[in-house]
Amino acid sequence: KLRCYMPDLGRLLEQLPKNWGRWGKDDEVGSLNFLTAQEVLRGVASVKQGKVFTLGIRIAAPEGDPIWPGRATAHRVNVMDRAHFMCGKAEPLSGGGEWADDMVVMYLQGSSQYDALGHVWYDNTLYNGYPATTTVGAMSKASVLPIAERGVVGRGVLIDMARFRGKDCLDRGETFTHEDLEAAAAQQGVEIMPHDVLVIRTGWIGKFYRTPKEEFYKDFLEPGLTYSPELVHWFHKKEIPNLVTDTIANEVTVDPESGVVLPLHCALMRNLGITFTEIIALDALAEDCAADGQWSFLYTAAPLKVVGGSGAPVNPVVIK
Ligand code: UVW
Repeated sequence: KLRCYMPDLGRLLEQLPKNWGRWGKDDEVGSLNFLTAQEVLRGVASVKQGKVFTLGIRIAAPEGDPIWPGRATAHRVNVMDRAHFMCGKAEPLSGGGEWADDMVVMYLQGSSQYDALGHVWYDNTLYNGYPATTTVGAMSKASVLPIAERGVVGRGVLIDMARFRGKDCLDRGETFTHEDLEAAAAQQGVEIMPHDVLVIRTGWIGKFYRTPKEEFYKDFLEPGLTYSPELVHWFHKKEIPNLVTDTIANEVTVDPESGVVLPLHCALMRNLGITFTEIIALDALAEDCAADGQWSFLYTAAPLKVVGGSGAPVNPVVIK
């Protein structure tokens, strides 16, 4: 009897659509296939003012970087600087030139990042039916590399859920649905069109920088999109290629109905092949969109080309 109350992803997602095989048995970029040359031109056509925004957060900031609990924040260290020359540890180049070198140790999911489509799975199977054993050691299928090689360019649309709810930031665990997205879009006077890169602001990453860390991570529970079969069908019908948010996991941490943790990772990423872009800085872009009323733009991004990576850092560029 207990078993039927256990959170179960398989049961939650059965009967729901999958895009496996839609772009061939060897496909590794999923719904990004919707971003054809025509979609690139549709994105270019939404450039009206020449304003540029970069959406990556700072890496290894003194105030810390937002990360999923359990991961370590990025750590940058100098391995060469003026001090090495002053104390004789390094010799100037012939002619007198000196230099600085440094390195960063970080989780590939520890900053603004693209998840590989193989980043999550259940039932031993990841996107396109690849066996989960292809993740062992390094990802040999659906890694971040094919996403990085192709790049992501199209029309982006920003939906500001925090502003729609009249807040700086959504509350811990606060949820919203595709219907809320449509209502917010209508209020903003913009349409979420098929093949749009869907960018959603909750205010959560901005809040990280204003909140003591113990408070931010206490009983960690992010706001975000919440699972429903109708929401999955909506994403499928809209053929959304890429979901971009200013949260760490792109969805409410725990589905309040079923108790399943991060069900949309599997419903959207594993099953529909929608790429997830997380920990994105959206406050400045949202302020500007609210001021000039232009909520759509050219969205461009390419994560780093990490061979076998389950994700990779990115600094998307938006042009309005
Ligand atoms: C997890 O891997 C838990 O989440 P994310 O996709 O946010 O990195």
